[in-house]
Amino acid sequence: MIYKLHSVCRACGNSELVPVLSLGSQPLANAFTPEPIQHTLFPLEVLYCDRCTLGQLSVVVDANELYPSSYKYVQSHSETMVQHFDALAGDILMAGGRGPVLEIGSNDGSFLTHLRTLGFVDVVGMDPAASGIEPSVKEQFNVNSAIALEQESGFRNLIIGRHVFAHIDDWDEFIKAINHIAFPDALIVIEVPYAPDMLANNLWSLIYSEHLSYVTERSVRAVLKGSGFAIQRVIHYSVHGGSVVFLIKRGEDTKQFSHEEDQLQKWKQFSVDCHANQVGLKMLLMKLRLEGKSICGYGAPAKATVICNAIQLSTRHLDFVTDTTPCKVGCTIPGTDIPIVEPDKLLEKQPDYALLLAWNYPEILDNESVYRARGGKFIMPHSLKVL
Ligand code: DWN
Repeated sequence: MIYKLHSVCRACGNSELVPVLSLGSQPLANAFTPEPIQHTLFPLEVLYCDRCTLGQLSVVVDANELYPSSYKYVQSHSETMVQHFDALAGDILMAGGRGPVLEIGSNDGSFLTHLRTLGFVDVVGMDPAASGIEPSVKEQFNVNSAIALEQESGFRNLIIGRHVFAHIDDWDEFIKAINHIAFPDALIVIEVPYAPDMLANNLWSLIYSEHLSYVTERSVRAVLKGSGFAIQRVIHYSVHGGSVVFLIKRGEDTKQFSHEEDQLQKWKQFSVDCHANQVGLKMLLMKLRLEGKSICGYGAPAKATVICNAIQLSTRHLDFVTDTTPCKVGCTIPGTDIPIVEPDKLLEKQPDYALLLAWNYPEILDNESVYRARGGKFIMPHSLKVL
């Protein structure tokens, strides 16, 4: 079965989940193909747990369907991510993080390489789509692969999961696997998009089939309850629209209350704001097109697929989308006929407007100073600001 229905909270077991948002049915956000194909569409509906505040998709697509061998996400090496790597590595060192290191979901190993420049020696990644120069195991992280890694390479003192925890369905298996590979005093570093930031800034394009969970501190504390692990510290970052890192160690949760409020009303308002933003964005693009303006998209992240499919964009609205990822160039935005082209097409074609689909990289506005000096303007999809 390529998907299953999800109705019980993966953090606390609550079976009374509340539907709070639907983005309709969409193609998989990273299913970039050279030619437009008939994609399988999956519902994007968020359920809310009013016991632990976790947001979670009502449909869980099988990992082999989400991450096939043709999967095209590559870790960004932009200025924003380099700065984030520096900040995160510094916080890990301040928290006493030391090797041996395991990164779960290591992608191209770039964060492990960054840690190596800081003196970490024994590093290994685990990712079914692992690439790059760092030692890695091309497998999903689970109890069996954790035990095999421990037998092969020994226990780990630092276990990192950046933007992987929210992609995992079985959190109990994930925590059990960590328990098998972690030294008694190991530091666990889990980075996720922070749901309250997404809600506060109307960042609905972060909702897609890879992101099974929309995480809060309360939901992480709920899933850790009784596991022998507890959050020691929560660090807030701005990447990816707002993220948090949970620094976790073995021990009991001594925190009585969380600063986080219930999120139900925020989700309900988010649903209203999300649909208002979709109408506003579509109207703006149509108005500009009726005025004879040329418009392209800038960046083909997963978020681009969500936006284009949520408001049915096509080449009637965007002539093309530029992207720096070679394996995406020549493809189309999944579910649309919009071609993805090389970055230099922006200056070559000099469209009047560029819809900033890679909205989580503010440096783009400065990097494209020539385009803007010639009169080109960026449209921010979620605020509708024109810059
Ligand atoms: O959780 C996830 C987040 C962390 O990263 C994953 N599910 C997938 C991924 O999300 P994404 O696809 O939104 O990743 P990026 O790195 O935000 O995508 C940026 C896209 O924009 C890339 O395809 C590269 C492109 N880009 C560009 O064309 N010009 C990026 C920059 C900075 C640029 O200047």
